[in-house]
Amino acid sequence: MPKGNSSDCTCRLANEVGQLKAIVNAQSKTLARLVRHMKDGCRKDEESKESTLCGLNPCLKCLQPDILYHLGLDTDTTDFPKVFGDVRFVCMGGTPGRMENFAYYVMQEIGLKINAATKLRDMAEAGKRFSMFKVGPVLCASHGMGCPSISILLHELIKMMCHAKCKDPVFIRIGTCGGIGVDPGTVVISSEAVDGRLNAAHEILVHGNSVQHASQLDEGLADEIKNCHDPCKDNYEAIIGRTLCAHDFYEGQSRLDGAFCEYTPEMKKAYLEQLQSQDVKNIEMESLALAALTSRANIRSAVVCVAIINRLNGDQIKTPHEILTKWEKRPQELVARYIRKVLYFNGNDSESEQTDEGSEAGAQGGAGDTQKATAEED
Ligand code: R2B
Ligand code: URA
Repeated sequence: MPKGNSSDCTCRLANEVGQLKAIVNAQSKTLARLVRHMKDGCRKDEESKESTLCGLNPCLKCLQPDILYHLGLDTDTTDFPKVFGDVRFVCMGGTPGRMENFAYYVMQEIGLKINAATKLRDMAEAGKRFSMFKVGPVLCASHGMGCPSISILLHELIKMMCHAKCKDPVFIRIGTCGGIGVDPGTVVISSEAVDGRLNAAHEILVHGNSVQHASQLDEGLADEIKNCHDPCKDNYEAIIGRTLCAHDFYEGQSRLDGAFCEYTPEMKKAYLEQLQSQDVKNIEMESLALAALTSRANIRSAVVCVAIINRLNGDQIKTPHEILTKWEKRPQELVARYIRKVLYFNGNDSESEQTDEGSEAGAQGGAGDTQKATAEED
């Protein structure tokens, strides 16, 4: 090789090594800040006393203890500010297994770790209904299927955020959906949630009366998550659109394959085409409750779902399990990138170096109580 080329090459390599060192250095500093935030967060939170949530039940403060029955937690036996005071992201998905996997994945993506011999603890195990894992500032919970199920979880998580005095937590649902004129495998980020009549409201019956709560989602958050998709590198599409939230999987979604069906294929076709003409991109089953309950509490929220079928082409999910598993990772990937971006690039990087001890201790730690939380691991 001619001499000039070899020295060019050395020079380029040295340059690249320099750049890599700078990136690693910047990330180490942010990680150290994150770990310190988890250790000291409690003290800082104590200064500003209350959570940023609004409009909650004024009687909550009088409940001593407040029992979060379905999470198997109460304010007497758990010090909420200490254990949950540092939560900034609440991620929810249908199944316990998916949310456990997501917790490990997010742990890796934000650079936290636990001892190789330990497992993340299911903090809602005692409630026997939902599962919940905490990875530093990220809480990952399963919500089951449908608005009634996610509503119960949300009531208890919102109370938890309030008791823990959390500041500006962001709630994100990751899941699956049926697409409307959308290729299977596409990720749909909801601009708003609408009901079967295309009303952007979640209706509940209170004392036998219909009460409607607006179901707008945070547009800025949807855009931020969409921006985490890289059209050049990701071999799938990510789009923003309206989401129809149904109260069941079969008749509520105009399927022809339920145990009962009292409409014709033509009626189904006309309904789905009407949805398509109104910019509805997908159908799922929890977005109305999520949008309504979070906006009532002044919490920013988003719904990120992968379409596992194009409903204009059929009803039955025939895609092989391995492919579904691959597709289910897509919303997780985008949301983990979003969290990583907020933690690492939206803050101030002028802090001290990360230590191995720090990043390891951080994974399941609560604010101000890293040692205890680490000891809580199984
Ligand atoms: C998507 O998938 C589930 C139904 O199969 C439901 O929870 C939803 O929203
Ligand atoms: N989840 C739904 O609610 N509907 C679908 O068609 C697919 C997943």
